[in-house]
Amino acid sequence: MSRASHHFPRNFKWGSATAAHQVEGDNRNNQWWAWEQQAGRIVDGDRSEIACDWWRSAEADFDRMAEMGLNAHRLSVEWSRIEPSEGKFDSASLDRYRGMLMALRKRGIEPMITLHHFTNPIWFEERGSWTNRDACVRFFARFVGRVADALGDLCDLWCTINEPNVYGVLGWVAGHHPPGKLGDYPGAFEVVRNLLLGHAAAYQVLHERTRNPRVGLAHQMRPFEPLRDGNLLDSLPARFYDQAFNHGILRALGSGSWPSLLRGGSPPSARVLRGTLDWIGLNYYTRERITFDLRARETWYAKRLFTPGAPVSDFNYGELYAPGFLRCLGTISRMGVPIYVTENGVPDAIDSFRPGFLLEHLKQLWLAIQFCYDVHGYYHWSFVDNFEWSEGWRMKFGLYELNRSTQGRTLRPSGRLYGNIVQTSALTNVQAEQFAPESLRVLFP
Ligand code: IFM
Repeated sequence: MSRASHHFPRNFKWGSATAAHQVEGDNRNNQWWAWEQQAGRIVDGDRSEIACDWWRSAEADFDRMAEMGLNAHRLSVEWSRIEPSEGKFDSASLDRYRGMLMALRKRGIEPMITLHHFTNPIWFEERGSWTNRDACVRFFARFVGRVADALGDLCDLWCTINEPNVYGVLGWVAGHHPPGKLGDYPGAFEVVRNLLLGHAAAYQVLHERTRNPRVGLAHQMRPFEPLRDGNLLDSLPARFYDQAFNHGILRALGSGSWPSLLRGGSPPSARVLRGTLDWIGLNYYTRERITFDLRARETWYAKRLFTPGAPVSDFNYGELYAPGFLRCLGTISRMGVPIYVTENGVPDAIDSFRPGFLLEHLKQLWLAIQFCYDVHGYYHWSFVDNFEWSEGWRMKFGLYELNRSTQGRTLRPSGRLYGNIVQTSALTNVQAEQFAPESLRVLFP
């Protein structure tokens, strides 16, 4: 019997999230596969290989989702499978996705489809990818049209683009993702702009070609805070990062005009962005501290670090900071459209802090709902350990542990906990006592 509980609304979507390249396996025809073959690109020389084998047997994980009680799952479709060469579409791949969507629906799990999650077909790369201002949006819209025609009867919830800001930063500034550019801020801004224009085009296509679609995108946010509170030298770069990473995209989408950071190089009008959100997705993982550093010229004299003494997840992925989740939900709620938490999770191989992470982040989500932020669902990243891009296989985000040699799965304690939260649609003292006693006071002060 629980003595204390926080309840979530009826009809709340409880789900998990994945991306095609990270779970399907054998996605050989995109720029990521090519990147993985280059020495030194991925930690430990890892490659995606057959990943979690979803292309052949996603249904086995869908069974596990149903057993856990999930009623939603966010998955992406792989452009390079559907359009392997320019203008040629592969109906067998579309059929496979139809199979996956029907399998989800049959299990009472509502699918959300992401149309672009970091990967591009090789032919699109050769045509300049998202830097080809004249053609990228047209190419993407044509692909979206095909997907809409083939899958539109099986899906209402569409996420056009995953994390335009992360795509731009990791590919053009930090060099961790293809094309591996370093410090190319104008390039990053250009790519973000084109992705947003791609989003707007996809929004129109989906509304023209499917019935009652609800279309949004997934935006990653993280608080950027000065290391030394009140110190101007730290506050100014923190503000710059906050604007560039968090607010620029929201402003462009909300106002239909480019904020100054995104205005360089006489871009096409942003007016087409206005009114292209039926909902917005928040991906939340961590916060960052910023301090002024004269040696950090290439990052605009700002150094990013963790709050001294704060808990940090595996391989320094990020600081564990649940209150930042509520703050980001507050910011994004000002967009005035329904919100989905399209990703939230933590790499934790031995599940030592994921149970507490889940409880404490979901407490923030519950608070957001009490504040009348219009949150409709939560998709945990991720269901099963998967290929974490340049970090390879070492970062384990799964509620299920994956054995890569056997493709076996083992439910982590946090997976059991999430199942209990989902099935009761509540956070309780019993869950905290059983799975993360240190979080009890945070949940029920
Ligand atoms: O694995 C990624 C995902 O592809 C995009 N958002 C962040 C996740 C964890 O790093």
